[in-house]
Amino acid sequence: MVDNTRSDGERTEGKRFETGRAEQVAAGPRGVLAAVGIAVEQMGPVRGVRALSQVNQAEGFDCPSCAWPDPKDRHHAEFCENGAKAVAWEATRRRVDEKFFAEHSVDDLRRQTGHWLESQGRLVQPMHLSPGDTHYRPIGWSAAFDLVAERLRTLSDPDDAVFYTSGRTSNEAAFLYQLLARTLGTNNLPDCSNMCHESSGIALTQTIGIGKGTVSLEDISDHADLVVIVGQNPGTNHPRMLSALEHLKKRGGRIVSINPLPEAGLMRFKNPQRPSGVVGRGTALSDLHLPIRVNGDLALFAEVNRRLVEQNAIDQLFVNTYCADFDKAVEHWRSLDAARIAAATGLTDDQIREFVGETTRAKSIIVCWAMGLTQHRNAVSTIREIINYLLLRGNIGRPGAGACPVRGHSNVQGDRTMGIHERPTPEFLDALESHFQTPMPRESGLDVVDSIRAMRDGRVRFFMAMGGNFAAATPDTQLTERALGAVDFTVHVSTKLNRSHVVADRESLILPCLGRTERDRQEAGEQFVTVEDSMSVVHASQGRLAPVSDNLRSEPVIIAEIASRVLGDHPLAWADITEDYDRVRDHIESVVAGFEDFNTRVREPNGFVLPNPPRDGRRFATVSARANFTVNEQTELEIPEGHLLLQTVRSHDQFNTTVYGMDDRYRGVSGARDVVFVNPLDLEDRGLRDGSRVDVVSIADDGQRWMHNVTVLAYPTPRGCVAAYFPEANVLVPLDATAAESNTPASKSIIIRLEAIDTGARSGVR
Ligand SMILES: Nc1nc2c(c(=O)[nH]1)N[C@H]1C(S)=C(S)[C@@H](COP(=O)(O)OP(=O)(O)OC[C@H]3O[C@@H](n4cnc5c(=O)[nH]c(N)nc54)[C@H](O)[C@@H]3O)O[C@H]1N2
Ligand SMILES: Nc1nc2c(c(=O)[nH]1)N[C@H]1C(S)=C(S)[C@@H](COP(=O)(O)OP(=O)(O)OC[C@H]3O[C@@H](n4cnc5c(=O)[nH]c(N)nc54)[C@H](O)[C@@H]3O)O[C@H]1N2
Ligand SMILES: [Mo]
Repeated sequence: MVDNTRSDGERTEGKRFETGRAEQVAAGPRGVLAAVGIAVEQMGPVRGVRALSQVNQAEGFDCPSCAWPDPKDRHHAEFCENGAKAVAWEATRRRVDEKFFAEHSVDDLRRQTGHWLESQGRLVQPMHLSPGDTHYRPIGWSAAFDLVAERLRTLSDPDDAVFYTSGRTSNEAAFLYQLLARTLGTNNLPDCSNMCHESSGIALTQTIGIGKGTVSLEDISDHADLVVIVGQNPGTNHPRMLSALEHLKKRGGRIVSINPLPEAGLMRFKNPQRPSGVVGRGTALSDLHLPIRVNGDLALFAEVNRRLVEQNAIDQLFVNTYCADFDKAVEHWRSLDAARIAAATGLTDDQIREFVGETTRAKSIIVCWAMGLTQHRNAVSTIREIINYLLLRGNIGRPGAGACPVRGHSNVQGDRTMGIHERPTPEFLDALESHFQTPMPRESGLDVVDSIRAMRDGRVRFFMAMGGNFAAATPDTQLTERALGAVDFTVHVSTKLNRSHVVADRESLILPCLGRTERDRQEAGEQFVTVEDSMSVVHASQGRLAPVSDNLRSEPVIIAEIASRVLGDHPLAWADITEDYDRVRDHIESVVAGFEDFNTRVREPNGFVLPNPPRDGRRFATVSARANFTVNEQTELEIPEGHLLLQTVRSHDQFNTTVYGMDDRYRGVSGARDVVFVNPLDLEDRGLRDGSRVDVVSIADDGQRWMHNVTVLAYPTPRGCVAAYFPEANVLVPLDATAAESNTPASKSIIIRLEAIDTGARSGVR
């Protein structure tokens, strides 16, 4: 039995918190106030205004928050409340220096919450934890690089090393990083994508021959008739998407939202960038909201597809000309069981009929999705079924139509394009080999979950993280922390202190780096880096704020310094490659398809768009050279009597494991994160009330996992489905509960039960 007694939860013991009425409107003046407030608090008025005025401007930096694209005609303030928080969090004046580390032992730091650790400010000097020591101690840069090089040189097998990447890393850093790992001889390059859109990449590659979306921003704002938003909470996680949706609505387009929760950003939007958004009721968004049961989407889309075929509402010419395996799919749809569909979706026949009606009335349809689809055991099947839905009516490769997996981290897509992937394609490795005249490892490396397994089994001796917070972002917190702690040597390139830095039991190094917002000056002058957004637009990002300390290094420099110590001049001149990042881009141009004239084209104000064969010409690089219909068997989870299905979500006050504060304004929660949202009837069944305290217990083949002392909140979520916050709820996610084919942690289908501690309502609640 696994008893996860410590959760990284932000305990609210003894504190009052309240849940007010959930907001019905996203953004608006309260959003603007919140944004400016946090900027001034963290940076002061001058630096704050300077920082916010440069977000997502052609001459400024790419917002470090989400990967939503920038419109060509940018507003002066092209940022959102949550983008502003991300900027303020990075550009803060608070610092964590050697004095801080002298005052706090690693044991002390381990007892703090993730929120407290990050709130202490920016890391400003390299810190070293020696084996057996109680404190991190300062170390010079050169000694730190020598140490990393030494640890790499003495590995008996390059596959004993794991190189993790989070999605904020620039293209330039990512390219150098994968080259370092592969030249050493390993493909152990897990990244946050493994926990994020891996399921999308796999499903899209199988069906349409490219692991990316097929639409542009203008397709949504200017061309689509219908946008279906499924398993995504744009109001919180991609707020600038709401402006595009507002455009769509203004010209008569329609929106269907499919989500167990009635998220504020799916309902109404007040555009804070226009006066009418500050007063007035805002724009109504969803025309149809389907409150689907968690993990009911495969059943829903299969049933809709069945009905489209039955009504002969399909684009037969497109299907005949461009697709394969249509007949097999039709045969499967004919075999669907109506009772199973109803049970899985929790939707009525009328609701499904309305969705079919929206579909047949729309000439051009875009489906947008995010983590609500990708983090289930059957995620890959679900996304393939959505591609079936698009193919049936020819909704790929024409204006206003297509697939839109909305990416998370601001450069997660670019990192993949640069080769951050534990299973690189043979073509990519061939290109590296031929350009660098160096053999590249061909065996698949470890993804995130397999890295944790390898750490647990003592097979990892060296772990490096290019950003991110591996310990908190991954499943099975207690097991993962122990596994990461037992690695001989860990090195974290980071901007802020986090949980991953303080779980080490052996030797660890923290290397503080420049953030997106900061000026990066090298030999050849001020540098910019490049990123790729959700819609395959590659553009420049240049920070202009004074760095919080002169002692920071950029990510590309840190990688090159380490590489030059281990590899010398092999396979490139590491010692001077970062004097001018144009040199890195020249190598990228030679290796990665679509980057011709990289250094010229990326200097255009809006960058350039990478080629996308399905979008550009209905060309599909699949084995059949066609877009593939697929047969996706229904695979509902069996939920034992008395149990519930838990999904984990982000609040409006966090960026992944970075918790800015304890409020979730749009869901009406303030001052607490140790809560679980439950349908009132499910509470009644259990003799619980809004405000009761419970233990949440997840069940799996290898035993139970616990999240202790959590407050239940009555909430409009479908019966049998509950929600809690990520990352705290990761204590409940079994390491082996992953999606078929993508190995993504199924952190949105966790089977749990609630065990009452105190059935009374807590004082101070509502
Ligand atoms: N401010 C802010 N911005 C962010 C982030 C952040 O933490 N904060 N994170 C970034 C990252 S890395 C990512 S990947 C994205 C994440 O963006 P989202 O995917 O929007 O993030 P989640 O909070 O995980 O929300 C998942 C949504 O799916 C719904 N959902 C859950 N299960 C199901 C299901 O079975 N079916 C359906 N139809 N819906 C379901 C949930 O109710 C919720 O609305 O956002 C990025 N942007
Ligand atoms: N239960 C559950 N688990 C999940 C999810 C979920 O929905 N539910 N979502 C998953 C998803 S979609 C993702 S993407 C992962 C996220 O996993 P990660 O990407 O690993 O985590 P983040 O919280 O984004 O990382 C935050 C840390 O990044 C560092 N950082 C910030 N900016 C920079 C920078 O510019 N450079 C460097 N070097 N470091 C920087 C800071 O030190 C900060 O503490 O979590 C996954 N885990
Ligand atoms: Mo993500």
